[in-house]
Amino acid sequence: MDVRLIGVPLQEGASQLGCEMGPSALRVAGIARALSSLGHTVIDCGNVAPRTPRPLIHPNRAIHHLPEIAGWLEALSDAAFRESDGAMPIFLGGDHALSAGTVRGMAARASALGRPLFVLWLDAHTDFHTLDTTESGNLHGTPVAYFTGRSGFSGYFPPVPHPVPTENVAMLGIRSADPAERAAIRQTAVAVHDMRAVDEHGVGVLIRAFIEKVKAANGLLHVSLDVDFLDPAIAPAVGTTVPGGATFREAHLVMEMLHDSGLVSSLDLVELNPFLDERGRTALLMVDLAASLMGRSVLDRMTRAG
Ligand code: B3U
Ligand code: MN
Ligand code: MN
Repeated sequence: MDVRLIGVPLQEGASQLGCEMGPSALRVAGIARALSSLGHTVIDCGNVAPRTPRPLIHPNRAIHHLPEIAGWLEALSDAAFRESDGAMPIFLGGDHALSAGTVRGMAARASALGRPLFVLWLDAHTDFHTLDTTESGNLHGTPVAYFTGRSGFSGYFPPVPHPVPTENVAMLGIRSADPAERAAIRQTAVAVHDMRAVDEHGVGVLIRAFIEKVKAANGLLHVSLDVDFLDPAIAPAVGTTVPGGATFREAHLVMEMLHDSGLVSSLDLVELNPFLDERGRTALLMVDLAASLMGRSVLDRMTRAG
């Protein structure tokens, strides 16, 4: 497979600085080598540059860095559309606000191919705030509301010509949602699999059902992996740790099942904050998970271990 690595040194959507270093840490952790050793052709396209911000003032005074984020989204959307032409883009974040742009671009790609787009959101959070409901003002809490076409973004973020239908979105790992997000998401068809559901049913059952749905619709599948999907004990390098996340084996199983499905068209690796890492262990884990998604099997691991 042709794989395109696209760095997104965006950090203005998060509360803490540091995600800007995420693309570098993923590169240092060996993402290109890990994927090319699986037989893929890997091209590192370098980092995306944001558009020059234009002044934007929103009545919600809590919002941070609205002009800067808006400047990133069109550039990211264009990059996603361009690099998904016969290839698989992997976005090296960068905070989760970047997914507003990458999913918008993938929705344009899916539309050009005449296929529906599905999104798997692996996260502790639902990221379902609008510009009006966010209390923290951190825009990494808004991408799902944006790309599913919730109102309240127009005039600020780029228009959404191909909103992702909420019935095409599944979330896994959720264990933190603000009241406004909870109320809004209940009105939608988003499949919210919280950690309670993971404990009760296991990730395998939940992911299999979603994969079957994507397969039946001949869809493209965009996967968005937030570091805080993982338990902070194994992935400390994130500004918004929430206890009780996915384990090492749960996360790898999700990736392995996604690989077997053959449906994944694009991937975001987001929220890695290398300033908070412990000798690169979170960056290495994210690279390992990407390798599982791209076909590394247990047998490969055993062979490598000698
Ligand atoms: N829902 C909260 C917390 C949050 C969302 N995404 C992250 N944290 N990473 C908010 O700020 O919107
Ligand atoms: Mn997130
Ligand atoms: Mn999160």
